[in-house]
Amino acid sequence: MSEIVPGAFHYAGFLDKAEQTALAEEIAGVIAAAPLYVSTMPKTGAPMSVRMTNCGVLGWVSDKERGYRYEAQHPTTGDPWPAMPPRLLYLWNELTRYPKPPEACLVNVYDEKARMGLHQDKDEADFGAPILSISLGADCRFRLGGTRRGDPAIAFALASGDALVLSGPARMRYHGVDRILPMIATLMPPALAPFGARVNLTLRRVT
Ligand code: MD3
Ligand code: FE
Repeated sequence: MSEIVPGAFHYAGFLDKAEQTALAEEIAGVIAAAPLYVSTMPKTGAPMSVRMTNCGVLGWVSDKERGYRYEAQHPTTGDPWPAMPPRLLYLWNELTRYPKPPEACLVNVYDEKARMGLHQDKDEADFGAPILSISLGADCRFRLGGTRRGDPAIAFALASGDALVLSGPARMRYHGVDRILPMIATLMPPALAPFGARVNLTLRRVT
């Protein structure tokens, strides 16, 4: 584990290959029940390059008319989100030690061209709760800034099986995904290979 900045804990290679594959199979099941969708930017309606879905009680969605928010139903099927796999609840407990369970797990799927611009996570009611991110598949170049947009940022790679916990003073830092790196050593877990090159799971408290 390395504490990149106060409150940001990087667990490189936290999940071994067998655990990555088992988790990927469960996420393939989530995607089968709750198809990937494209969120659009508030006001402009510009599509995001990352495709998404969720599991858990609440899911993150965005569209032109109503903007960023959490919803209990899938935006196109209208179904409730699939349950969070117990493995994710276990990882949350083990890595965050937070007394309440995560309410949302956002599944972000990146193809080779997808990116995520620098932003803060502020659609949640309780900024005191940590965030847990788990990466599968291709490496990415991840950017972690300060609490103001113009603050200097550091960049580092997130690889398959890595976990990142954002808590305390790191919770409100700007962050983004600069680019997906070509896959060399790491293979996409077979269960997720049909969807994209990189999958990130972001577990959060919402209410
Ligand atoms: C640092 N996802 O969905 S996860 C997002 O890789 C999001 O898909 C990225 O940012 C991804 O909102 C990054 C790692 C992460 C998540 C939340 C953070 C890093 C963070 C909150 C504060 C600081
Ligand atoms: Fe974010």
